Amino acid sequence: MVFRKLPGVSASGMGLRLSQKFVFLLFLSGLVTLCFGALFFLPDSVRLKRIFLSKTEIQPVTVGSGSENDVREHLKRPKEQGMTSAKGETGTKGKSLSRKPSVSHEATEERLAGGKAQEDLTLSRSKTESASERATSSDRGANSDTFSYQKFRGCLLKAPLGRDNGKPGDPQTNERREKVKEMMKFAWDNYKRYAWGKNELRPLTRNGHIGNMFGGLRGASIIDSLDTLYIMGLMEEYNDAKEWVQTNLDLNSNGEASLFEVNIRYVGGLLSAYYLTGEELFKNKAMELGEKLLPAFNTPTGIPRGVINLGSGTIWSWGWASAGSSILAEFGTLHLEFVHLTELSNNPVYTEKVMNIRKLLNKIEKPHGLYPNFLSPVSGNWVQHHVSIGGLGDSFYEYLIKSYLMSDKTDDDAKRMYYGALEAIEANLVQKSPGGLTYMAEWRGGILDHKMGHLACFSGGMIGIGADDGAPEKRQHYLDLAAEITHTCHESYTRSATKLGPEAFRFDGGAEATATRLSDRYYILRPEVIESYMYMWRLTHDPKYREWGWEAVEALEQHCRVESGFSGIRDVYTMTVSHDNMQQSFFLSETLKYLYLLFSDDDLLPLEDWVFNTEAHPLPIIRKSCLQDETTQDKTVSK
Ligand code: DMJ
Repeated sequence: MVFRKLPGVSASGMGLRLSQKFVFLLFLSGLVTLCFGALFFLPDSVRLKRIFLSKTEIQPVTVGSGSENDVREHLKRPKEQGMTSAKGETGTKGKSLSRKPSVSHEATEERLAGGKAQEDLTLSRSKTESASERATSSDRGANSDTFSYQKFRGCLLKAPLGRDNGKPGDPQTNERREKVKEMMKFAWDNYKRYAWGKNELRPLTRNGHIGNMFGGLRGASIIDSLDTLYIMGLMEEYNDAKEWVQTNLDLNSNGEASLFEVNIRYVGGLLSAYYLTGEELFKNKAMELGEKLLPAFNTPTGIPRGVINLGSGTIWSWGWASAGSSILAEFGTLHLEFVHLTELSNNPVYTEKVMNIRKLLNKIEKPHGLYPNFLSPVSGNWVQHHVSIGGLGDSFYEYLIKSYLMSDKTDDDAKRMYYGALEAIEANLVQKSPGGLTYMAEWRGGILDHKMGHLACFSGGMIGIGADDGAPEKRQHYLDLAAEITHTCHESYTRSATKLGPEAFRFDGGAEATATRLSDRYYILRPEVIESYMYMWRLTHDPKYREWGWEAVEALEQHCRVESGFSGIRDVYTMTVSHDNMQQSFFLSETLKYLYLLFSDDDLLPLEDWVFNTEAHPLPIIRKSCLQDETTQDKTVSK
């Protein structure tokens, strides 16, 4: 059979004209482009998207979402918010070490002191910092080689763990300290048994909780416990924790995380563990994670958004935060950790990011000198005028004074901002109740809400540690104010049936340091009141603070200890307690650590050398001139 070529028709099998072919091809390529483009609009979690787009190409639409200091569980994306996209350049560092992690306090100290032990350290360093890791760091301007752990130790005034690990001379205090250690071991053992690798233990149902605050990161209780276990001398447990970090802490997660929570718990926990032990593993993990947080700052003002996808670097604001705003206590609680990340990596970017936040805060108008809780990361203006020393505001103020202290008292800007803020707080928020209790009210555009949150109770300790550095004539005034606030917070405990404090207590409608609303009656193992006892004890040595701490231990034992761990309770005003089935990671990191320090001698983590981040992870004071001095030697052995 013969095919005849018709005029104007191509010889192709389809029998199309050239122009038809062209139109068809055009249509086809349009279709392909459209399909590919549509991938960008799929959520990050869709597999197809991960297959076709590399991580760095994924820049999806960013919409608002939210975390409050403790309303953090409600990650929601509102539809109405505008898009902000930021690319997360994921690092390739943090490979696992091959050295078996098993050390005692003594071995660590010996290793840090030099000799054969020093060789081990060097060996572990060279294993950790592979050539490719160094290349990655220097590409970004970082150079972790320049930080010398030995030198850092030489710049401390005292040995971190004191003469005898802070063991108090007085037998009763020592017994109490041992009790707290037992509580830590109990909390840890149960976490290990029922929830190992998960973020928190559910002690009633005996399983693990993951939650959605950490963007797919796991092991929050492990990271939060490293330093507590170490200072308590629970070395077997510490070694298990370290081994988990070494083999299981996967930072390549692709979930939506709270920038604030990941910073204070994970970055803070890893940094502390590094400074206390000298283990490079912790430093490398902290730096790797720090890099992943940087895209959060890619906003028109450089004020970070509250939520970040750790894989893609996409960022957005919490859904409940009005008009896509960022939260003062969140973007204001990065300074300590970020300055240390610069210190360790020699990469200025971290300090630049947090200094930029400070610059903006300095520039904008502050109503009555106060810092409202919500700020737009787009315009750089306050979004509304709610001021609080409790949730949403709290740790911003804490980080001002601690930034000053951590800088070896050289950061005058932080000092000025802290005392300025404190003056405004005193003028506008500090109140005296009819019964004579001093408290911090909340401020809503000039109208006072006579309520104080449990979270605000950290302020007793904060005002106490800042008392020495303001105007000399105000020193006693600040110490008195710190003592009064701590007293009020103690009252909120003693006025409940369980002797534990409610989430918020009021000073109106006849109430004096008691919760009037059902929804404020819970206690979730929070540390703030005990934190203030610890600081006030160190500052005054008034025995009442140890007594108050012991009351809290007894109440925790009676009402929060269950068969398989510790649990929060739903109503502090009833003796027939209902448990919330959650052992928060901050119970191990903060509540038990502060109690242990309260019953220890002051030379365990001396305040001359350490500041605690807001999750109670100790970070060392940076003594620049000493660190830069060529002749600095590690004097650990003699300390
Ligand atoms: C902790 O995670 C931190 O202290 C934070 O600053 C706020 N509160 C919780 C514990 O209550």
